[in-house]
Amino acid sequence: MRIEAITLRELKMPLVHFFETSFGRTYTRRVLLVTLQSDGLEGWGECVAGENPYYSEEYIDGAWDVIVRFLAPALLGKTLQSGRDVSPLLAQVREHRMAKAALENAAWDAEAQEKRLPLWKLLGGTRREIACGVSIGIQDSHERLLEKIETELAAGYQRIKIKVKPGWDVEVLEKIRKRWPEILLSCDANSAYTLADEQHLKYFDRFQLLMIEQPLWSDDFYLHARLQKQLQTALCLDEAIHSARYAEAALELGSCRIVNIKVGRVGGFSEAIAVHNVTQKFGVSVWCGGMLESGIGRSHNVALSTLANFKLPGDVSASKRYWKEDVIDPEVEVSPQGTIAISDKPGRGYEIRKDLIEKLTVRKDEVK
Ligand code: OSB
Ligand code: MG
Repeated sequence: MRIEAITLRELKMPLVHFFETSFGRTYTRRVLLVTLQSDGLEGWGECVAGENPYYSEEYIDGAWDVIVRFLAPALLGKTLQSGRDVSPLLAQVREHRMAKAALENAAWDAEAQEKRLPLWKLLGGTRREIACGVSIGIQDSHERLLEKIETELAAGYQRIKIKVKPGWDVEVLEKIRKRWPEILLSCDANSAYTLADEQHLKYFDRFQLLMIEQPLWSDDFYLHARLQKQLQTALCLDEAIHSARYAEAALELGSCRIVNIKVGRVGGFSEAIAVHNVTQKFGVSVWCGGMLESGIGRSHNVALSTLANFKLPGDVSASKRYWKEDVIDPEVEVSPQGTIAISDKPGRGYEIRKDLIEKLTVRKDEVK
């Protein structure tokens, strides 16, 4: 495929319900979509960068700029055999992994269409359905959180993850465990604690959590390894895992016993597969994280989750939990058993709703 043009679009998508983490609250998602035009095909990718550089250093306006100035020009006019050919062409730019992932994933999306293969098969997936959990943000009250958990369990979700931070943690976990002693439960701190909280975090062991996600600094392996030695509960790293090399270092050090893979965070499908393969070698399970994606990123997360070592329920949940209307058809739906069925259709398996995308677009640029 020869890359003839690259289009960027920013969509303004209000969330059905605000999402709050230890680093802040989001009401409206600014979604950055890219398309690659090639031989009459259009590959779609989503840049999962946030509105602010709080989850990681990337943010949507920065990603937009680096794509227009550096990444898109490095791909234009090039002929690719596959999505795998993208990352070497972008390697001169350091980091900016979410920006790179949007382009690389768009190329895989186009490749799957060109080869008339389901994207999940192209990625090497084997699962015909994937297990789903939900990530529930910090709420205005404990009661509100318990109501939300009740709704999600009734919908069939297999694992509940709550966001925690100092002041919104043990009391909440206690109440959840009292009401639901048996459910798969985990928590995600998005780096809200320090090693001074070690005794406090040890207290979490009594809640039988599946994992504690990224309790300490977003760039740390060493202190997570020290903390992991003190805890019975498995740690899971999210923010800290930038690549397969990082995953290898974290697992060798014993910084975590579970890994969250986000395709945007690691720079695209090829690196996500590489991270997956490293964890498999170490006998460590992974699950697919989420970044409040629109249907495009969501469909890509669904495809990635079909790889064999995605053994734990991911944060890949139904479109309607986020959006009044999603930009794909059908929307991502979750069964009463808490699973998503994998489509046999070629490509991403979900059609693009271009009319809706046009309606939601607030900024557009084309690099030719
Ligand atoms: O840490 O997993 C995270 C959302 C935005 C940024 C970071 C995270 C999250 C989530 C939500 O937990 C996952 C989702 O439902 O998409
Ligand atoms: Mg996380």
